[in-house]
Amino acid sequence: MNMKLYRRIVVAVLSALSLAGCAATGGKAAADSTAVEPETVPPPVFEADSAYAYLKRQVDFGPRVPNTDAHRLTGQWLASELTRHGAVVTEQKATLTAFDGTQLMATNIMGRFNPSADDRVLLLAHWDCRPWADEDPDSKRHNDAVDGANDGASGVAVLLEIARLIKESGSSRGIDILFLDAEDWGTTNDDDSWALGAQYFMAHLPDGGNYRPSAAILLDMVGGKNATFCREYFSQKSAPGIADAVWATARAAGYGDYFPNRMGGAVTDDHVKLIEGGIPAIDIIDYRPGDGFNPTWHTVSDNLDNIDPATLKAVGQTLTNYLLAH
Ligand code: AHN
Ligand code: ZN
Repeated sequence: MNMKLYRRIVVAVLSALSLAGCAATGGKAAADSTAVEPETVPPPVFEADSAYAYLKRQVDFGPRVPNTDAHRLTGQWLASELTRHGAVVTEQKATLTAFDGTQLMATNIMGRFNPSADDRVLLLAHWDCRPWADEDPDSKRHNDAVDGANDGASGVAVLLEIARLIKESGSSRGIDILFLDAEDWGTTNDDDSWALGAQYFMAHLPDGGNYRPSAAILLDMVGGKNATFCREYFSQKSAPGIADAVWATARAAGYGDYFPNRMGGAVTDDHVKLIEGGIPAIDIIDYRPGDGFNPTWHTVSDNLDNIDPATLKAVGQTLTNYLLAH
């Protein structure tokens, strides 16, 4: 349901309730408060503190760089969290070759809610960290791994909180949450060196290759301070209707400042691999026209100090309303 309709129903319910109240004071039985449509359940509250805890937990493992213990242990934890929230979890394990020849032991982790529902929405984020802070202003830090508090952990954290809400709400929607690996071991000027996990996923789709969600929504860098989520070029070409609906939902929920309804830029990211394989997909990413990504992008400052829970809330509540208002 769109937010306008949702709002209209809320207004209808409120006036029905106040009429019932007047009737009651007038000595009549409070007419049919039971006639309130069952379709008026407000969307669940997306808890920013809970999302922040999911984010911090990932950062506390250390940089989730492929082939490290922090990465391996985080992958196990992510699968167990999805399971705990009621998803049917599958893992794709693959050894992927990076542009520099490194063999990456990668795992894509998917949790499926209501797996027998035909219509499916795919929510995704990458969970790996970049091994190099090569955008850091201090060139001595370029070989340090990033904490990936924003670039990696934020999207995963929002989706784990949504997983919790799917379970809590008892939603019957077909929703899949996918944590992609090996997004961030890429190099400039080689688009295919990024999103290796997404490329593997598209070459090995679930359901024997027949998996076709009706919409896919990628979250990337959704926890920064002063974040700006403009409309993204490839998303706009692939799925303008989905983008319209998500941006309208954000506006209706009061998050229009985070989601200005104008074009940002063209971003090479996991969603492009989905689009190339025929899945309509959009990217919600902090990309500021003229300035580029969040200033902590691929720097050692991509840490907990530069996370704003209010940004997690804006994105998470928008997505929650889009998916779970009914
Ligand atoms: C490029 O820099 C070509 N793509 C960036 C996609 C990305 C990296 N998202 C997060 N980290
Ligand atoms: Zn990155």
